[in-house]
Amino acid sequence: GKLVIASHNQGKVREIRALLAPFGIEPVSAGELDLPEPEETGTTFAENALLKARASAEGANCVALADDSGLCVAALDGAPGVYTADWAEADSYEGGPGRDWYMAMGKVEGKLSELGPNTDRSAYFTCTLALAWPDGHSELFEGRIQGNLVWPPRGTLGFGYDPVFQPIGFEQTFAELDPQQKHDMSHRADAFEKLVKACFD
Ligand code: ITT
Repeated sequence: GKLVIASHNQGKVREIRALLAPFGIEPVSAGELDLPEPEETGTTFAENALLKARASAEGANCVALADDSGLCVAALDGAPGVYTADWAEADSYEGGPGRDWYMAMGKVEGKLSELGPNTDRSAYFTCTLALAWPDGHSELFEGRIQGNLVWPPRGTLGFGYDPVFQPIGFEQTFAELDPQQKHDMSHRADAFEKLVKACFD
């Protein structure tokens, strides 16, 4: 059967394709099918992931996989969390962050710097995957990775907040690591591992 990736974020779609490739699954994206992008009105990652997965499952009449993810900063009481994409309006970049991106990242960094020089810089990325079937059935899987925020941004790989996120145990940011290294440990990979255990094992 066909699988739709219910995402319009190119960086995410690229990573989800790479994570599905070992299973011989070649999904189509919601963008390729011209499926509408539902408004993310939920207040939790799970709600938004389900909204997106259900919309695509109904729109394409096949199984759909959505990813709702974000950055949760300890010193900001978990912000930006579900509002991560809203905080970074100029989210995507090719070949390294440009001026718009710096301004978006500056929002997280600005709030942290308001708290003083010795502020805890720990944060985690979270990824909630929702699988939805046209008959209304759905399943949720959550993954996380803990790290620290760095400033200034470093690296040109990956997408979104990768240049400011340094996972625990590494000297490089996600944007400096080889994509395969990110896929071995990321929040998305962690959620995928749970999905694979539930669906393929
Ligand atoms: P879709 O809803 O169409 O999938 P979106 O970009 O709106 O795309 P979200 O609402 O889930 O997706 O927002 C996720 C935010 O978290 C967005 O700003 C991403 O850049 C960021 N993010 C998620 N995973 C990331 C990762 O692996 N590396 C860097 N940033 C990430």
